[in-house]
Amino acid sequence: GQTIRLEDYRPTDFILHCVDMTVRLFEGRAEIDTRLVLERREGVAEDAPLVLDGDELTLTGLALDGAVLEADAYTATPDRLTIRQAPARDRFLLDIATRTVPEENTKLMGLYRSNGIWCTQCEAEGFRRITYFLDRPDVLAPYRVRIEADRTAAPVLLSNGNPTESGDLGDGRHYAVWDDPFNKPAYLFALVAGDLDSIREPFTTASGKPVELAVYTEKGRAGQAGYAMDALKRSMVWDERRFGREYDLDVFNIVAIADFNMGAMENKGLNVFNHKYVLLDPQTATDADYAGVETVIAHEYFHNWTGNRITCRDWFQLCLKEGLTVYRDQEFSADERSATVQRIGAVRRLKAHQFPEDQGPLQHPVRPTEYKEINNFYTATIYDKGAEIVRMLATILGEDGFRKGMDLYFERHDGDAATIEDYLACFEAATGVDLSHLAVWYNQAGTPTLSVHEDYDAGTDRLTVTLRQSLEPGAAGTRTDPVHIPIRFGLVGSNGQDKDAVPTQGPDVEGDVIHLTEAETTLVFENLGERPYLSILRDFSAPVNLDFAQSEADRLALARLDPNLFNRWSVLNDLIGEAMVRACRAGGKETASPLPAEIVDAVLATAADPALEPAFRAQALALPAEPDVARMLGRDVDPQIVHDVVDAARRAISTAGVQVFERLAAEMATVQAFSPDAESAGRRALANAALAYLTAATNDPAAAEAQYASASNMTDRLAALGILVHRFPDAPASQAALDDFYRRFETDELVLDKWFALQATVPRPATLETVIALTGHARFSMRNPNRVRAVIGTFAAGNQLAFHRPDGAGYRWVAERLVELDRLNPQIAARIATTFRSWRSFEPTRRGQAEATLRQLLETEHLSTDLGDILGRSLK
Ligand code: B3K
Ligand code: ZN
Repeated sequence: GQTIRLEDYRPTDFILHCVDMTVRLFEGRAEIDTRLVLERREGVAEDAPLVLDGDELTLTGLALDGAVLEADAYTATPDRLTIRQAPARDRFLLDIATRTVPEENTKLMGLYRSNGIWCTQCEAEGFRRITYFLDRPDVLAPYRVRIEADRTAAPVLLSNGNPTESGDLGDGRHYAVWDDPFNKPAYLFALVAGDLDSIREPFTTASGKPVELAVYTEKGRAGQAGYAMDALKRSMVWDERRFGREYDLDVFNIVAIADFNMGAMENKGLNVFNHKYVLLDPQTATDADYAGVETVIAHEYFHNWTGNRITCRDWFQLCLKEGLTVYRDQEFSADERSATVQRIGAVRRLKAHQFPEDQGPLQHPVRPTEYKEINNFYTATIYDKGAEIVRMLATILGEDGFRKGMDLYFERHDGDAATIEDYLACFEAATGVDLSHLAVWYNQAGTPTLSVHEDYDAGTDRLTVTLRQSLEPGAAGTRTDPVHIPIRFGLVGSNGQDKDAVPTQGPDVEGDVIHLTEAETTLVFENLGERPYLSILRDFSAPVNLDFAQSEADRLALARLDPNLFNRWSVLNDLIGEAMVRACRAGGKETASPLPAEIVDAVLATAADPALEPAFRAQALALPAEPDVARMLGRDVDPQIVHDVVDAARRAISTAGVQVFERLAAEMATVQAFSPDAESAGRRALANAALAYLTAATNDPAAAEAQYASASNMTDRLAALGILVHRFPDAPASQAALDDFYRRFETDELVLDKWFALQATVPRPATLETVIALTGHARFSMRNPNRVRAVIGTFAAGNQLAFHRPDGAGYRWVAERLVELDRLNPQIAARIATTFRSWRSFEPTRRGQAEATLRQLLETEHLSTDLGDILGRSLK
């Protein structure tokens, strides 16, 4: 594949005015007639050809201004249509007829079929698999779409915009016409046709506009769409209140699809979802699933303004819509749930996914400057680090300043395909704040380190704090200049209250935020009355590695006292992580506890504190996971040692805390009817954490077995099954529970994914043999992305002991599956291949095995651009 570069950006030679399509669906084929109104852009040479993108297309007709084009007037290949002589000045009509076979589209990009339903996925470059087009985000137009299909096979016909017309065609066929008045790029096009059930609800926007909302599902599943509908309505209200953004069409449709490459897609007025993010009920979905649905529904809805009304000029600007929309969905969830607990979850995910990406061979700036395959850039860096930059912007400007900048952005750029520069310019114009140091975040790959040094002089009652930022050069080869790091902080007194912390020397401090824009700076605080505890980087106000040798005593005090709850969690979590790292470096001698008694006590005190909300207490009990510890170790990682250390830490807490856990298990047990709200979910999380520790203390699966049998909801049932299968894999009770689970939920693909994933993550080397068997199971399919992710993806990403087996068998098995998968669905293959990215951080044996596997894989013939790109960069 060739490299696309940001510096090469230039507008298209031709302007597109509108799109009119007729899509005729039949068993085994789709016929697509597309009429484009085009015009040569002013200043473009009169002999410049019109070049349209295609991908695996068959051209069946072509006419210019109504006249069929002679064979020598154009060249058509499956991936390009070149028209040699397009009119020099006037607008002209181009009629293109193409034909595709949706049933054979295993890439799930473009028009395909999922369980009989016709559906589309066009972002990033799927529209060119439907028709020849100027398939890039800066080509916007209104669309009119007519769909024709058999009425029995597809009573429901949907596309973007508003429905305008429908009727009978005879012969059992019918049609519907959809009009989307808003200019949009092709990646937001969507079409769905099938025999679907739905639920509907009216909504009235703040200014009184009525909107008909609908969620469509496969037959018989609409009863599971109620929570998604509820989340949609809450999202709509929230966007009106928080950002003043109203919905703009007469209808808003969501469709749940079983075979989907990603989570969901924000097509204008017709969001298409992986059914995992729509279908729920207490018996089949966990609290985490409910939270996931709420987030993804909100995210896709929020794209209507940040992504659709204002889109990206080119794919290098992807974070303009994704980072911003993640920030918006995080803020929504913070408002709907517990802000602190949501932030802890977001930071855990950032560190688990984005940090390793940014610190390894696949690192890239939040706004990349080149790519080979854009689908490989829908990454944690674009999404989550992109959201962190928006969060820093909000921290720097304050709530009012941020809102003013957002208002100006919506006003200035509505209808545009914009850039990051456009975005930042709005905030500078609205507030007068210089954002040049913040802008640097977009262009540099890697996680900066923030080093903190403190020195308190009791004689003069002065606290001196030195802050230093640094960035290691990495694989992306980008610059390492200082960035604007907003550091939220507090000086906590022994009474647990923040002192007035106005420095007598040092850089800008606004309220509780230090603005570090230089490589290094020093602050001096005076007249404190006592040595305060320095609470730094509150709420993780910047995505940095914190390097602060704060004493254990100070951190334990902060874990009890800090008025900032996020930091109470983070100091404790860091202490645990650092202790685990020390134990790993010492070789992980399994007899001694890796956790000092004071840390164990602090964890238990937090878990037992009735003044804290249960969800927060559950977070305090959730230890750093094995991959977190591996990341902190950084090099020469031996996953077996990491596993033993994490396990020993768990046992240390469980033995010391038996009484606490017995009490919690009883107090938090589900008594009332199931409710998915955050409060109830927090109680279940704490109860299930207690159950896990209790079974570890007793080394007896009985309590988990009992909970499995009596559970009244999936959260409690799956938690119990997880303990059984992961901690007691050979106990007869575990196998019995697994079999029972399968029988109970056999007909529900989403629950079966949980059954597969649980077995693929049993932490022991022999799980490789289990997953080999699972891929032979009658219900395994290489064609369903959810199932592939549940078995192969979770194995590679979540099974440190089996994937990283020292004999290399785990690597080789995954590599063989990737070759198979690559022929069917390159996007999914490339995504799973990123699980190899940290290969250099392992000890020499595994490192050698992984490298040999990757090199051999890269030699495979006919590798897709997607997979080839990931492998090539991973080996760089
Ligand atoms: N914009 C889509 C992701 C498309 C991924 C294409 N490979 C979903 C989202 O971020 O909302
Ligand atoms: Zn998005």
